Amino acid sequence: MRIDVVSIFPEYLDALRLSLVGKAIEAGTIDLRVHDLRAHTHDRHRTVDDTPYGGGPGMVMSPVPWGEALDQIRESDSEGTPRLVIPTPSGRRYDQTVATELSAHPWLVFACGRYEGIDSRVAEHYAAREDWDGVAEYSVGDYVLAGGEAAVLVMVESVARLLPGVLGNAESAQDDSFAAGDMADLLEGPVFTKPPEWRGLGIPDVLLSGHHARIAEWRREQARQRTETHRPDLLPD
Ligand code: 6GU
Repeated sequence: MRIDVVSIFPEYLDALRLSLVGKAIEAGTIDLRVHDLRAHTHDRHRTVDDTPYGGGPGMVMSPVPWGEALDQIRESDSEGTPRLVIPTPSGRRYDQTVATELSAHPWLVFACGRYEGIDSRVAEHYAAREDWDGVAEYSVGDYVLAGGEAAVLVMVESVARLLPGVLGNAESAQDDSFAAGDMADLLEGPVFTKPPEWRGLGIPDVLLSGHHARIAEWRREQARQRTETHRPDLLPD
């Protein structure tokens, strides 16, 4: 999968070179290209923003450098068709379903806005372009970030672990399928490892019993309780 990210803080995306996504890049599963939006400015101050039409606080990102940056990315490959992804608090809520959808696209381009966002004509223009595979706007939660970069870290990592060959056996999607039967819609319950006693705290007896059916039943009940406490909205009525 090819992933392009455009940002005024390209170093912000350096974290993607670490850990799981970094390994997928090294293995060639992900072709990550990070671009500095300011490379597409032409004034002394490398200006990327301007005051909003209609007035109001804050600044809006100009469509001019965005158009140049995105067209250059598009022109770097005559074969595929990129899908434009714009992180914004006013987008559709990003969740595991969206991650799965994105993981099916061979080429994603993330446009990181700052300030009050990107001039809305950018999304409108690329949605109408036949040499692009549409535009989608996503929010990673009901809070406000200073820009799209942190959201792109979230989205790229959640997409990467769904790509074939990215997860090792120990954490494979088949292990998720251990949870995929009757546990799919529940939060993960408590987990334990050695030592068997730590600061006076032990391990629940059932986990030491070797009774696989009882262990499964206990985990299901723990998951249900945790879901009821933290995310009752996930439980059926
Ligand atoms: Cl995607 N961007 C920004 N700036 N704030 C957010 C967000 C995205 N998702 C939640 N808050």
